[in-house]
Amino acid sequence: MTGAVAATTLRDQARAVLAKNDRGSFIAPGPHQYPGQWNWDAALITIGLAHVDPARARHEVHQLLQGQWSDGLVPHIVFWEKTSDYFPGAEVWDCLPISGAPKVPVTGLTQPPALATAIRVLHERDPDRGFLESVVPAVERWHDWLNRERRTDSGLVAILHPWESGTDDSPRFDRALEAVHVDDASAVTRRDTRHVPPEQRPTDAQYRRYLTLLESLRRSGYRPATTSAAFAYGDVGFTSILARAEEDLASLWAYLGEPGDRCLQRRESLRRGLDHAWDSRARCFLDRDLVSDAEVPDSGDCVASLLPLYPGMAAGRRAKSLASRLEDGEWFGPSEDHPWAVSSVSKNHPEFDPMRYWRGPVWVNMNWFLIRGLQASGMHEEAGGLRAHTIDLVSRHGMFEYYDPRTGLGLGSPDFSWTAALTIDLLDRP
Ligand code: 2M8
Repeated sequence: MTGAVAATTLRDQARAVLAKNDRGSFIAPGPHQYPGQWNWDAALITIGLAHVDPARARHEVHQLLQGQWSDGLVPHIVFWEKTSDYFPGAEVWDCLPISGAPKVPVTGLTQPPALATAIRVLHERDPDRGFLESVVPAVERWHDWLNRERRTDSGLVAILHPWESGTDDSPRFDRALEAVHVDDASAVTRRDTRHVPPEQRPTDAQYRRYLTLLESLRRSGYRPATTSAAFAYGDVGFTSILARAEEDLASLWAYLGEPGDRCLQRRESLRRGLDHAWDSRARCFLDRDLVSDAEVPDSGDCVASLLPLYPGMAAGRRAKSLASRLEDGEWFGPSEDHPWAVSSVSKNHPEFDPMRYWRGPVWVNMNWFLIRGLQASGMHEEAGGLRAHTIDLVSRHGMFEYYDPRTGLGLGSPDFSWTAALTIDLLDRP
């Protein structure tokens, strides 16, 4: 597909993608690659469904929350279907025997918490008090768990596996992953490369590390102390998404006539964490490797470093500095050779790779977070430009998982659910 299509046609196409990926009890991220319900995918899908089928959106939220652990963690995947088409599947995670695990097969990791935000969009589109009463306390328990288990002295929220960031093979994790001891000669099972060319996916060396970390997390029931984990990483992107979600959760409590003070207090502490992560020499927010207790200079070259815009927590000159990187063609913005933005890694970075997963391609969910972030930061013209650019990309090239910034050609999974859902949101809620 190369020509732009009319907005109504695009909206219909997006609905058709969501219908295609609807497995009855949940909507899969894509038709083949990911046969389960992923956490932040479900939240972003809910945002799109809110405009076209609110009842189906409410079902999506209920389904995800059925995977909640008794201590509050909402898992990164719920495996609703038995399948051998995904690795590592439910049998590798092996959560069912662990005390506190839900009755459905899940993982013991989590993902960026966009669910409260999604529920707010849904409620504002189609108010339903009974629904809020049934889900808001569960989301509160998840946020409380994140605050209890993952808030660190750095002020940033810790992730214990790159999969928890949602930006799996981003170069910002390279150095921390190098320190994870693995047998580099060991065989590694891959199912993902049956569906997508290997040059668009993480390497075997990365998968070895992902699986080694999974194994060590499993041995501790997926609850190691952040101070003893083999990989513990203060993530600016995750922290920013949670900060926005805390504000949205406080609004949801307000709809229920309850105070949301706990959410606002947690949000305040996340704000302090982000504030602390600002590096005045690099003029950006930097992640922190919590194992070596050092800033990660590379993280400023990765798109997640721009996400403090999203909860409106990059004020004044900081917001301007992030917005100028976002627009600069040598960084994340469109350039002559790379006309499609936002690239997930800066073109300056030696590891920038326009086709490989989270190491360069454009992702519609990141563009969406940044559009909403520019709006939250009062940069409406910039937000409008990125919105039009993103809709143009999807309209010309189809609803892919990610896109080559040089050509706009779709990569990874075709008919990708969050691309479809967020396109609907961008069309319906400019
Ligand atoms: C990708 O991650 C999974 C592991 O969780 C994978 O590659 O197998 C990431 O893009 C992640 O952000 C996303 O939630 C997931 C499903 O779309 O796929």
